[in-house]
Amino acid sequence: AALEADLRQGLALGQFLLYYQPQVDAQGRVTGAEALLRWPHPTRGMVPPVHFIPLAEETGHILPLGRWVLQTACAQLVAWAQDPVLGRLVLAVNVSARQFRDPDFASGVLALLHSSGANPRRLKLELTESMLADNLDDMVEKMAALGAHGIRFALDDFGTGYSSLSYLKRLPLDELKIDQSFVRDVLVDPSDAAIVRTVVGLAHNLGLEVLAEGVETEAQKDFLARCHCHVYQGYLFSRPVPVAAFEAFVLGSA
Ligand code: G
Ligand code: G
Ligand code: MN
Ligand code: NA
Repeated sequence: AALEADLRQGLALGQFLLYYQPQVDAQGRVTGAEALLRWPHPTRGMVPPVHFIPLAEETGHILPLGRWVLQTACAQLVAWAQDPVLGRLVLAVNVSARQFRDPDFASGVLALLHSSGANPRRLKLELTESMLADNLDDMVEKMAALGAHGIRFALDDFGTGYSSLSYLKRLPLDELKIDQSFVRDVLVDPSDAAIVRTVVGLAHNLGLEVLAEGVETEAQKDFLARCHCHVYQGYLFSRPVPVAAFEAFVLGSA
């Protein structure tokens, strides 16, 4: 309850920040970033998202917080659009099930893009399998409405939820994100290796991009590259960092 009051106050006082983690292709070029919410609390210190996001979802604070994330992401895209290198990046934003379920979600995202002047083609929304429990038709309809404006969609944490492969046929997705739990032991656990190979093949056959999360070592990256996975995210390249450090990373590796 105390944390909930702090959450409300944190929003009002503007205590939240976005960190950015690069997404890198096989040539080492940064193709985009995932925006990750951070809460440097004045007395609690850095509160991890795994603590406050579930609470924000339970209490409904995720609606204004999610709006703040999207608004901040759009403002960042507008700033990057001034630069020839940063202007090519695609920014991925996590969307929670409760946020996506909001009947005004699609119109809200479009309104934020319009008022900020951000290019919808530079925005990617990360959805999770947990959203499928709701209503597949509604999900498809919202994705189509946003997709018509050029917004892209990734399925986050792929393979960890109650997945039925039939929904992959119906959802207008652009990318699968292989969950880090499969990447962690990919070199030592034959099951993880088989899963990774299969998911990469599935993505290619469905015409989707595929990104591996949680890549921490060169050896993991090499294995993934041999599986024809072409985009990576993880500590091997960079932790999630504040915007200035992210921009320096991109411009330094360009
Ligand atoms: O950085 P990491 O500890 O950064 O993130 C932990 C979890 O919090 C991840 O599952 C991530 O998807 C989630 N998360 C991070 N930022 C956001 C956000 O802006 N919105 C939502 N809904 N989830 C987020
Ligand atoms: O659930 P989601 O994929 O949205 O969140 C990504 C989470 O993974 C964040 O908490 C982020 O900080 C974390 N993360 C990113 N790269 C790595 C990595 O290489 N190793 C580990 N252990 N965690 C990572
Ligand atoms: Mn994510
Ligand atoms: Na994930």
